[in-house]
Amino acid sequence: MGITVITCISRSNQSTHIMSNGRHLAKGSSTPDVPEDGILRLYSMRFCPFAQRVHLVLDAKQIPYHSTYINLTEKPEWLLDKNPQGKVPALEIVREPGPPVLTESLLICEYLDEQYPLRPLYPRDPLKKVQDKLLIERFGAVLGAFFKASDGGELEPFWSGLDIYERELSRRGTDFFGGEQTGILDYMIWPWCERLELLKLQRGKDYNYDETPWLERMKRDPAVMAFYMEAEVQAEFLRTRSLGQPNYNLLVKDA
Ligand SMILES: N[C@@H](CCC(=O)N[C@@H](CS)C(=O)NCC(=O)O)C(=O)O
Repeated sequence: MGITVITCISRSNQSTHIMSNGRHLAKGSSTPDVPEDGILRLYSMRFCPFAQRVHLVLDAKQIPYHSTYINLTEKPEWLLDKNPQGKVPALEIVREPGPPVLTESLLICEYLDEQYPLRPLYPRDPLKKVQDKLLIERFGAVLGAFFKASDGGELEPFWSGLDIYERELSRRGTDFFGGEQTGILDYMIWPWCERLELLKLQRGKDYNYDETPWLERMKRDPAVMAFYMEAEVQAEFLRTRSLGQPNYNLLVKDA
């Protein structure tokens, strides 16, 4: 299998991301060969915020990985062999016998942080670690509020969800939730914070969120930059999806 390192969907060359061509594989595609190089393989979808969490962690820790993008509307038949739930993200641990496939963004990220101890993202201190995990879990309601807001619903529940995290950051008195550097909580909530720009585009003058310096700091983080997507592109994907024909390959050069 020919492998090329591509940078066409990335704003920085910080990523350790290896892709065949970035095209989303669909029904009828043949099962990808297990990479011979033993490097991790992430099954992903370019517009999925849960998959984005895993890209952020892999890039922040500079762990090499292959990406295989999946068309989730016309799923390849072989996807169920990799993840019986038919979802992304799913991480194939290529060098292990099997090879095993891990699912659920939070579990995958925790595995990566333990397995690759350089540039730790979770706090070492057990109390702080549990506190971060609680805040990540609590974000489940906030991301639910985002999806409703992005679907034309009320904005207020999303803003008040974000307030909890703003207060927490000022309580910590640091640039990032991880301290002077980004940590796990920064990355686990980022995909929905990146989409504030999308809400701004969608809602025009109804958008009344006071943006915080943390957002600007995050936009300069190399892992964030490596997977950042402009709001206009996200909006275009949603437009094609609302027409019943999602264009997963919007960012593929020859799409
Ligand atoms: N709880 C999962 C959610 C993953 C998820 O919902 N992924 C969506 C794409 S953003 C998916 O694969 N949807 C396909 C489907 O549900 O059939 C996680 O955190 O990984």
